[in-house]
Amino acid sequence: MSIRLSLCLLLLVASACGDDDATLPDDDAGPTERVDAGPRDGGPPQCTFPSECSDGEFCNGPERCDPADPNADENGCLPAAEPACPDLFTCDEESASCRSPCDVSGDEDGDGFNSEACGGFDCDDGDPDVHPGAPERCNGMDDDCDGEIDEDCE
Ligand SMILES: [Ca+2]
Ligand SMILES: [Ca+2]
Ligand SMILES: [Ca+2]
Ligand SMILES: [Ca+2]
Repeated sequence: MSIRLSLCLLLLVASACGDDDATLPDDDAGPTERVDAGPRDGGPPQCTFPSECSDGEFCNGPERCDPADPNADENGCLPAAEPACPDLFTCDEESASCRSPCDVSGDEDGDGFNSEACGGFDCDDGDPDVHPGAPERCNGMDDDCDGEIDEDCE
């Protein structure tokens, strides 16, 4: 009996003794007051990882987290330094991927043959009259892309 009583007294000091009041102390913590703490001094919600700064868009590049940067916003975030895709690449927001020029169009001159740079056989992808099988003309160029210039030309 005496042990139980002292236990209960101990509990009384720490919180409330009794099942009915068990939930009351949590309500007194006042969690809303902490959120309203002033910026900078009270520990505002500043970013820790760049992922916290993401605006959800892929093509405009990865946002950065650098609270020490004077240009950073109130969350310590900065816009991306570079777009997601390098020059000449096309960005596809839907699949969040970069596509090389060859993926977009490996046949720039539309003669039906992809450029050699894109793994095709068009030795001049800027001239639709030059491609494998084209008639070899006497023009100082390799029209049929066989590596020889003006062979058997007419
Ligand atoms: Ca072509
Ligand atoms: Ca061509
Ligand atoms: Ca030729
Ligand atoms: Ca030729």
